[in-house]
Amino acid sequence: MAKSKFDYVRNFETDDTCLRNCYIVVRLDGRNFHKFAEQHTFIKPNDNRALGLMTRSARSVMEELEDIVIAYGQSDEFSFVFKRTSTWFKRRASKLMTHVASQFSSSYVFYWKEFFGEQPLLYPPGFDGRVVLYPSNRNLRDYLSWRQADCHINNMYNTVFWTLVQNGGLTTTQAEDRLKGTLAADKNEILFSEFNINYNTESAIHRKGTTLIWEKRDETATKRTKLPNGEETDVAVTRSRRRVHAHHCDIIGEPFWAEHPDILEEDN
Ligand code: DGT
Ligand code: MG
Ligand code: MG
Ligand code: MG
Ligand code: MG
Repeated sequence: MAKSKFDYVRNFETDDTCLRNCYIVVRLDGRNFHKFAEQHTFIKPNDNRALGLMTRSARSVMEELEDIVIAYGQSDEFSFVFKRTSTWFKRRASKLMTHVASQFSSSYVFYWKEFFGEQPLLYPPGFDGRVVLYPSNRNLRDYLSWRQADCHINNMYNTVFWTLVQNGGLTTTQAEDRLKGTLAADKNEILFSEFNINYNTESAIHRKGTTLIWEKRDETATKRTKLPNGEETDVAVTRSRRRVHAHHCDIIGEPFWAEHPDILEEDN
């Protein structure tokens, strides 16, 4: 293309290349979801339709974009981790972040009906995004642990709070007062002794959040095949397929990482 006298404006663009060897984390968070949840009558404290839609949208991000090795989500947020050697979009932070945010947002709207049926989407939701770089496996694992610990703390609080309100007949102000200064053990005790609820057997998706990873698994499908005599028959065909799978387990301890050694690349 011929150069025009306007060409120099390109030099005003700043360089936002992500440092090499670092994991690139893009975290999205729903904009003003306090209001969005109210207006769309999300169930308190956890709405499985909303969580399902978040996970469906995150899956679309992983399937449509390149080099995401793991994603972790809870509440109205999702974190996406690009492999440390990724060269996608020349590691430009703004390109990576905006692709994640727009793919996620459009998927959230696109798949809304699959989770909320005839309940209308009242206005277009938005998500903010940020990019954070982690230079070591320890740092990256600590980042993901931080998000899962946040999920645990919030979910435990919300579970007790809404149990006190919904089953204990307290007002929201009374429930707030009751929980002021309580530790995890106190909250467990309230749930157990007053409501006969064992927090540890509550749904794992709410306690642990959702972790998405690529996994190769054998899948068997039946295929219609013609026999030499001309007759048709069904034959089972097993193929190993790489797909995004969801886990609702602890990702803070070693077992998850020992079971999935391919997620992280070696530190060097
Ligand atoms: P922001 O992120 O600063 O724009 O503001 P918010 O309002 O999105 O605040 P944030 O992200 O700290 O908190 C997430 C909100 O989303 C929180 O008010 C509770 C709501 N939310 C998320 N998941 C659920 C759910 O499953 N059920 C209900 N009822 N609310 C939910
Ligand atoms: Mg916020
Ligand atoms: Mg939010
Ligand atoms: Mg949030
Ligand atoms: Mg273009």
